[in-house]
Amino acid sequence: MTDKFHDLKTIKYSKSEQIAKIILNRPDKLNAFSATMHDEFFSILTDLVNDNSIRCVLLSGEGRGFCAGQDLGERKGGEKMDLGDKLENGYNKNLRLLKSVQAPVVCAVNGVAAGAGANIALNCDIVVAKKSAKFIQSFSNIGLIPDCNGTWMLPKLIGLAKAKAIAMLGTPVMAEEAVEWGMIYSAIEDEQFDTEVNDLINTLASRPTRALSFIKNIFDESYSNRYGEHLDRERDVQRVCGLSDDFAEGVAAFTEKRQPEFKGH
Ligand code: T3D
Repeated sequence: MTDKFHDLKTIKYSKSEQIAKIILNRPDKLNAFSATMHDEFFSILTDLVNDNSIRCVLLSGEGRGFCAGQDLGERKGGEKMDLGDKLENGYNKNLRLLKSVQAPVVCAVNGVAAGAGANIALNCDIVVAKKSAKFIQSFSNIGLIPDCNGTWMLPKLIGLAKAKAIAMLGTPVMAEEAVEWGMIYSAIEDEQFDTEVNDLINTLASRPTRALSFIKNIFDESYSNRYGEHLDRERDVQRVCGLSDDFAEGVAAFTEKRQPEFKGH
């Protein structure tokens, strides 16, 4: 079935066969985030948070870039400004919503991901990239620190030494290197990218969505939980999973030596 995209100014958004696709769509600006894009992203994420039928979300970009971060055309060169409010009412508001989307979110990085663009990608559950794509913590090039929780995620993903160096130097990290470093999940040949991304999102959409939803949160929780607390947390979550239709189906399918048909609840 072909996707029916909603008519937004800066983002293509479609929902079809339990899969939602969010395609950043300002290719002439490498999909840099404008105020309108923030508003439209917020509406889309609000819709997704309230839609239990969706079993996988894809985030990607139109054209040769994924996202070049903040649209610097909306910031006046030569002027200082309070960016705290901009972050709170833009990126942070959206990332909090993105985190509360229950379905797994795949980021398919189709080209350069810079500044907030790089870190929005890293906020997704599974990040894959074209081999030709690169990730740039470009913030310090304009006198800023990594935001969109880059300073929280990068040391955990790639270690403090590399995180500090790429943040201070703005050094581009190519997709294959990003995989070697543990920053992203996989780097895909450019020619195979669309096919493999489609396979990935279709596979995820057929898996037990509720369990995947717990998985996406419990790993993050592990960073702040104590050892015993985390065992308690796993016990409580597993209790809920054990009472799900998908667990019953999974075990039945295993016993009957057939493929499971998960419904996502
Ligand atoms: O302000 C706040 O709200 C605080 C939050 C900040 C979060 C941030 O994201 S700060 C970081 C902002 N982003 C950047 O600093 C990245 C700037 N862009 C670049 O460094 C380069 O464009 C890239 C390395 C990403 C790609 O380089 P390249 O050579 O492949 O492409 P290009 O020629 O530089 O860009 C192509 C076009 O996109 C060009 O437009 P033109 O000249 O053809 O009309 C360029 O100006 C435009 N573009 C790229 N990035 C941005 C952008 N336009 C506006 N804002 C951008 N961020």
